[in-house]
Amino acid sequence: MAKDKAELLEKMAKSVVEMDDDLTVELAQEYVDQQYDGYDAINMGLAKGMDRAGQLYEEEEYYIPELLMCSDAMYSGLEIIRPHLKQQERSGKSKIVIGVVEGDTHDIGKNLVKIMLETSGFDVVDLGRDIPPIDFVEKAKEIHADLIALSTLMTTTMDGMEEVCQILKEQDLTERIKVMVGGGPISKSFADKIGAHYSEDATKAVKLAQQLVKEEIRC
Ligand code: B12
Repeated sequence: MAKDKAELLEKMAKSVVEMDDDLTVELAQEYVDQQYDGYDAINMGLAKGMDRAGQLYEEEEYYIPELLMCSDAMYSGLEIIRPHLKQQERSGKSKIVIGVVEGDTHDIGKNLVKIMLETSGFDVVDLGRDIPPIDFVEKAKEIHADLIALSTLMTTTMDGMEEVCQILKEQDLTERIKVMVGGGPISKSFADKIGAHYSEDATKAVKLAQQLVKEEIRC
């Protein structure tokens, strides 16, 4: 019997936590066959499972190998869901440079934000992870980007975000290139302090990016 949406989302989250690639793929396929919303599958299914895996790591129930197997399951599901995300077309696509700041290799959240931005019609250039501050600015200048999106999951690497804002200020680029930041230790007050904009998850990141491009909110 066909499962309802909430049941499929919960099972998908659980299959990620249980590191079950095959079941995640099966559930994701069933979900798209039912034509349920792809964004919800990511936020309320796959990413939710990854969040729970993160909690288990913090409770020392899971260790690094388990986390990596959870992320494999999450990415397997993502491959099924991604072609079914409704691609929004935008005329005169705004450009975004995205990446994880220097010293940090956590990229699961950044990858989700990137997918959401791309399917919302932004032209996204992904620099990857462990990226020096100057590289973000140079790439943004090269491609005439409207926004730089920075991610970090570690308190020890947050300063890299401030450095990017500082370089933009020194080069008198804050009017032209805005900065949005996110990741576990990042807060609105930190973003305000460094002259950036904050959003807590991938869905809200899209709304923020649209707002920044449309309303030209100043850093
Ligand atoms: C998975 C994970 C790993 C994986 C990373 C795999 C990968 N490729 O990313 C592995 C096992 C490799 C790993 C390694 C390490 N980890 Co780790 N890891 C985690 C864990 C458990 C989950 C992170 C995650 O993927 N969450 C799921 C995603 C979907 O959520 P997210 O990243 O937060 O992203 C969402 C939002 O934050 C937001 N967002 C994210 N980026 C952006 C960007 C923008 C612009 C916007 C708007 C929004 C946004 O949107 C996303 C989607 O909604 C966290 C603990 C936790 N609960 O967060 C620890 C954690 C981040 N790790 C930690 C540490 C210390 C490490 C290591 C140093 C461990 C070690 N001793 O080797 C190394 C890091 C090495 C390095 N230099 O980078 C610490 C950091 C502590 C700190 N305060 O600095 C944490 C908090 C665990 C802990 N409590 O100790 N880790």
